[in-house]
Amino acid sequence: MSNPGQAGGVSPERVRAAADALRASCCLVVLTGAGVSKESGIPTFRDALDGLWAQYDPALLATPRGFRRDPRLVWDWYQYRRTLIAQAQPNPGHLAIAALERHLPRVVVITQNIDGLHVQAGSSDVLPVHGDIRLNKCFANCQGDPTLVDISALEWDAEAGPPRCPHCGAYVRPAVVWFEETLPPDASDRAFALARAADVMLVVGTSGVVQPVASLPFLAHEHGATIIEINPSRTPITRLADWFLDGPAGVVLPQVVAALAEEGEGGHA
Ligand code: BJW
Repeated sequence: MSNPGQAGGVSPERVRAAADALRASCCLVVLTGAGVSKESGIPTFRDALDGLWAQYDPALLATPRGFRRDPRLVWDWYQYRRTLIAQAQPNPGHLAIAALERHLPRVVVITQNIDGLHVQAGSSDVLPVHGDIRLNKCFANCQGDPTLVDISALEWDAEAGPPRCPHCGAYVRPAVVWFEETLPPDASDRAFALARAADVMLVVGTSGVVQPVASLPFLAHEHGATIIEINPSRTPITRLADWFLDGPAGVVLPQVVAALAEEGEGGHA
């Protein structure tokens, strides 16, 4: 009955089948990645390493070791991305995910995105497991993890790199999770518990290669959840998917929510 990985766009039947699976859900977990924000004009993580930044190794831009080596380069990359994110608005994909709460008893969004757009779109239970680019913390976490620092209250020479922690003088860095860092334990524990409890997991716009988040759909599947994936490209998750809807989130998700709403109003033809 499923057709994971079929090419050629999303048929109304597949949209309806996904809506039917969602409608039966008591505990929906939506797992999102950078693809859901692409239609808001925010490059995906891999896209963000194109253009001006193509010459740099992600291991040097998104690791503690990269920050130690060249704090100014890393800070400038984040400042560039902060500018893009500050101008962005939620797109129809974010809004459709928020709208799911009007049709289903429980919806939790686990997001790898650091842009805050799910909350801005109106989703009420969002777990941002990779942090928040709008926040900063002390690189040494001198007052405990995380030691958040309000940089708007600091004066520093922006040409010279990141500001310094007012408590200990260490550099300030974005409050995000870099490669080789562990996720905040509370967020990680909750994400794994949700994956075990989900009866449906809707996976949107992630390449499914970055651990530990990439393992969540596998865990949900092992615990009996129906997996629905929305992505224009196949990923390592696609082979698990009961329903693979191959298209952009901002197009496909509103179709799914519209089908869900129609069903809720007396069934589909
Ligand atoms: C659309 C679309 C549209 C496009 N609609 N879809 C070997 C050595 C060292 C470490 C490791 C290793 N092997 C494994 C590891 C662990 C490592 C890891 O997984 N590495 C892999 C790359 C192999 N993981 C970690 O290090 C994690 N920590 C950890 O494991 O701790 C234990 C440990 C400790 C010490 C040493 C080793 C392990 C932490 C991972 C943190 C990831 N952080 C980042 C940066 C966050 C801040 C920032 O943004 O700058 O998080 S990396 C980056 O990847 C970012 C993203 O959240 C994350 C996932 O990316 P995502 O969201 O999937 O985006 P893309 O760009 O990959 O994909 C976009 C998708 O959208 C594509 O599929 C498109 O098709 C799709 N798309 N348009 C819908 N319109």
